[in-house]
Amino acid sequence: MKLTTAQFKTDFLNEIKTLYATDLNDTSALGQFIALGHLVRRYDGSQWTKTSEKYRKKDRKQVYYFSIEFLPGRLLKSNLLNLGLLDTVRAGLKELELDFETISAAEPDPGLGNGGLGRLAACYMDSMASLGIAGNGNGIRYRYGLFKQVFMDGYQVELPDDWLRNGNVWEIRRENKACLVRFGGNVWMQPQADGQLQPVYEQTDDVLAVPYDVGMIGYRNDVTNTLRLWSAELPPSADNAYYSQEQRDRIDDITKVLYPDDSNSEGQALRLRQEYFFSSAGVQSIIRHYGLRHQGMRELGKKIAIHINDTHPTLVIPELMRLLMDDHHCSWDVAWALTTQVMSYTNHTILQEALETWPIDMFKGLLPRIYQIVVEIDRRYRAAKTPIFGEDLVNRTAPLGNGQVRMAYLAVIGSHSVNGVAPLHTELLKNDVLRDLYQVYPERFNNKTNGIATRRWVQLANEPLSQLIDSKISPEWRQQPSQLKTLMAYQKDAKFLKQLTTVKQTNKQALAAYIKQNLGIEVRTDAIFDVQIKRLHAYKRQLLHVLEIIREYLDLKAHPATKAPAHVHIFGAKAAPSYHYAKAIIKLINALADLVNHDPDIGDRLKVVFIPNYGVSLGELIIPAADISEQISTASKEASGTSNMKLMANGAVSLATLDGANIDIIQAAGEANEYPFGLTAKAVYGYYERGDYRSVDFYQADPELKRVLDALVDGTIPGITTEGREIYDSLLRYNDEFFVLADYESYVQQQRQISQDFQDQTKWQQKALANIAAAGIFSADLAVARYADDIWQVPHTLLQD
Ligand code: CR6
Repeated sequence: MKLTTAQFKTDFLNEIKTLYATDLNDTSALGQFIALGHLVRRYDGSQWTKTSEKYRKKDRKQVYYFSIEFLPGRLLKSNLLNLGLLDTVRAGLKELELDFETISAAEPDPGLGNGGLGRLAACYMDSMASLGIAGNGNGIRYRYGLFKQVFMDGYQVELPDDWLRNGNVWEIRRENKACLVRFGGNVWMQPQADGQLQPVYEQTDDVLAVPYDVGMIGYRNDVTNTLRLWSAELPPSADNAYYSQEQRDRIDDITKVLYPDDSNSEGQALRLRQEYFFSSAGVQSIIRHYGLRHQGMRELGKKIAIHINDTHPTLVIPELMRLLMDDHHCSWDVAWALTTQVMSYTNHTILQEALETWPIDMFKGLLPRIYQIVVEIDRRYRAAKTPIFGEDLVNRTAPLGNGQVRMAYLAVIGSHSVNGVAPLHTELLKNDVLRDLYQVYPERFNNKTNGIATRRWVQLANEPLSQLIDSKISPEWRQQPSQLKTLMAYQKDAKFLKQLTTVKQTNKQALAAYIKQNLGIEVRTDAIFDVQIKRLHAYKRQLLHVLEIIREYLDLKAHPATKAPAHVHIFGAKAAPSYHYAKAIIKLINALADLVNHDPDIGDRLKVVFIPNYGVSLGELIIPAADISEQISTASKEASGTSNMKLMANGAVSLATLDGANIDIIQAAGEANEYPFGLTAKAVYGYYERGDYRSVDFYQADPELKRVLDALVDGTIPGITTEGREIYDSLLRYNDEFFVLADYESYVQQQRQISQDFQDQTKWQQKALANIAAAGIFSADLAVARYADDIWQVPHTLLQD
């Protein structure tokens, strides 16, 4: 849209006056942010309405992306960018003597997710809007997001994330679109005059689902899509008085907090309630919306695609069956054909503990009608497949088994497409985790490698780099990130490579200032910034990185004259509150930081910085400043990873195992431009099959490793006590489940190589450039276009090369 600076200033001052009945001098940064938010909403308002009208008029097929997590990050800056107003607003605020960055930082960062899964969903929302796909998000409006992490005495402490404290400018409460979700009670089928059976419900616990809509603004294409987040409330019936406090709390709890764990299936009735709550409310609203403009359900498969992001929303399958049969009187066969045509499922992990299952008794009690439908799905699956695949395979793969409802199996059986998120991951699904179901439905399995919103992670997070790129290649890369590859023409351009160093320096200075201000640690910006940002989990092996730091520390102590670049190790990671081992590692890192950072023998040559409360906004500060991207999971365990892509796009070089999308990154940028190491997935599986891994052998064979491990228990690191022993034991006594010791040597070798290579900045920046140039293929736009083409069958406006 068109807006002059003068007009913006007038609008903004008016907005302040209207909202606060005072003038600018009397407002805080937060107040200014809220006023700006209102203004953006107003500027975007007609676009949002027009988009819905256009979709309606053209009767466009709608995609509904169901996810129990969304991590959109702050929206002010990206909304302004997408509307084409960022420069105008910045300039206008400057004329008013206000700093845009300060105002922007006052926006709360909604923590409605744990990590990669939730951020992926948000990146995909951005791309769907930017590609003109009629895409809708469907999730939960948690009143408290993922906990706020602080460190006390080196230990993680979790504080509530009260992100809605000052309201949310971006949301619209649509109480007129609320619907009821039923839990518990009894259900029985009553024959009707026409012979049909109709369910009769008794003594159910009804919950009102109220939607809050947030506009998802496309990049300069006049499109605004909707992210719909549901809130659980007391039904506004006259019976309110009869709700006991316990019932009220039970309803209130449903959308109160996000489960702070992404790698465990929570065996909790509350989690199941959350899942059914947003699945049911979402499907009800889809069917209602569809019903407004279509006669009957025949066209459903042509007009609607529902995507199941990980297993949490799997109950959309029986819920859609329920609505089609009970409310719209479809036969089972018709309803089932429509359901499988509509549904598709993405799996995001091979970790067994993350594959959700629910005890049948709990499931049946909480969702009696849904249970009946799952029983029928199970019965029909068994009847149809046993003659072909035999009883054993069918027993292993049916939705009901071992007293459990098996969500991943139900998701595969009720969908027409199942995808993994990187080629290796998809192969592991086919050959290991879902091998049996792959026999039954080979045609359903496909790969869709993850992608990232390059606009947020490069254009917005790294403006110095974006400007440098603009000075060399056509700004088309901003819409078509694959164009970044043309930057390779500057591989030998010494001046350009120097400019890359300068850009990195600028970003490192910004991060160093944050570190100084918030942690009181001074870091040199000519040091290697070695970054590991992700959830804390044993399989991600922050521990391997820690062992390297201990090695470097001992090395510097023993050989003070060693000439090597300074090294700053930067961590950002939250541990699930109940994950004891992960918390012990946090304590270890902090204790090690204490030791290293205060040792006068070490000075500024080695620093350890654990930045608390890692999330999307901190990512935007850390990622542009990184030299090294630590992607060191045990091969096979990280389904894809996406921080690897963000770091790559910002010129960090990967120090990586051959896992998830690391493999594809290494292939895209060229092996010479990365630091791969360690066991392959095949080698890891080899150890599993033979059962002959002995971590002690590595300990005994390598005196340096022995010294490093002993430091965990011999008092070298004064701040740890029981944690050191616990971690030591996990590696030696309990045989090192994640093969840390097996990969230690090759990891250290690459770290040594990095130390050497970093000294030649020209060569180093050539590697960085190769990464930036190759990162375009990991754009979420491309990923979403592939979902649109292959799975959802909807048109999009991606510019092809
Ligand atoms: N934890 C995977 O572990 C992947 C994202 C998004 C994860 C990670 O490798 O990049 O999903 N899995 O696909 C789950 O959340 C279950 C993750 O973020």
